[in-house]
Amino acid sequence: MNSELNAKAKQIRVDILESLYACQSGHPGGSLSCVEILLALYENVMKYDPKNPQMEDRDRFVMSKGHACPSLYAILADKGFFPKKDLLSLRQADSHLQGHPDMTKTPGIDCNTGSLGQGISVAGGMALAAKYKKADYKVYALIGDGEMQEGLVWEAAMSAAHYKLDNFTVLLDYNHLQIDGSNEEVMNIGNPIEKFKAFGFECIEVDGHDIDAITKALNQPVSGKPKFICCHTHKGYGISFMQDNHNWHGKPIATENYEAAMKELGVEIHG
Ligand SMILES: Cc1ncc(C[n+]2csc(CCOP(=O)(O)OP(=O)(O)O)c2C)c(N)n1
Ligand SMILES: [Mg+2]
Repeated sequence: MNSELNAKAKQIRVDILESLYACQSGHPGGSLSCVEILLALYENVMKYDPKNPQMEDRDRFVMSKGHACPSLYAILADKGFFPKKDLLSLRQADSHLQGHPDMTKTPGIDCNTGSLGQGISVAGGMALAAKYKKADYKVYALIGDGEMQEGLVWEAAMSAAHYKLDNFTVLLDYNHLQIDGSNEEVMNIGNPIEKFKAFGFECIEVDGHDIDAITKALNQPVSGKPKFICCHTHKGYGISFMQDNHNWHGKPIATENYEAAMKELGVEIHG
C-alpha cells in the first residue's frame, strides 16, 4: 500500500474531526468511513483543476450520501479548491461549507445533496448528458448502504443500465450501519452486488479502506454498462470508539472524545 496516501488519509481524518469538533454537530461516522474512497478518486483517478472548478471536461463527483461532506470538504481543501482554514467554519450560517453539499457555495461541489437517493439520480443524468454532448468526462456517485433503501436509487440504477452509461460509476460505502442501527435491523437491503448486477451493472467488490484496491477497481475498463463498486468499509473507521458504532452517526464530539480521537491519530493538542 502507498504509505504517502495512508498518511494523507490520517491527516484527512484529523481535518474532519477538527471541523466537526469546532461546529459541535455533524456526522463523524459516515465521514470517516469514506476517506479512502474519496482519496482514490481525487488522488488517483479523477480529472479536475482546483484553479478552474467549472472546467468543462472535468470528471464529476456526486456525494449522494451528502451528510458525510466533511470528508469531501477536507479533501477539496487539501487539493486547493479553497483555503484549509475554511474547514473550521463548517456549518456556520455565513460559511460556504454547509452541513450538506451546496454547489452554489462551495468550489468543487457539482451537485447539491442531502436528501438521500437524489444524488445518484442527478449523477446518472450528468452521465447521460455527457453521452448526448459526446463529452468524455466521467461521473462518480458515492451512496450509503442505508441510502439504498430509497426507491430513487433503483430508478437511477434502472435508467443507467438502460442508457448504457459506461461513463458512470456508483460506489457503495458498505459499512452496514445507518442512522439508528444496522441495515439488517432497520430495513434489510439484501445483497447489494446481486441487486446491482440484476439491474445491469458491472460489479466489483473491494476493501473500501484499501486505496490501491479501490483505484484498481475504478480503472477497470467497462463497455456498454455502468459500473458498481461495493466498498466494504467500517463506519467511524480509524477511531476505536467510533468504529462500527452507529451512535457516532451524528452527534457532537465532546472534548474528552476529541482529545482521545486526536491521540489515536497521533496529534498532540495544545491549550
Ligand atoms: C430522504 C432522506 N431521508 C432521511 C434522511 C436522514 N438521514 C441522514 S443520514 C441517514 C442514514 C444514512 O445511512 P447510510 O446511507 O448508511 O450512511 P452512512 O452509514 O454512510 O453514514 C438518514 C436516514 C435523509 N438525509 N434523506
Ligand atoms: Mg451506512
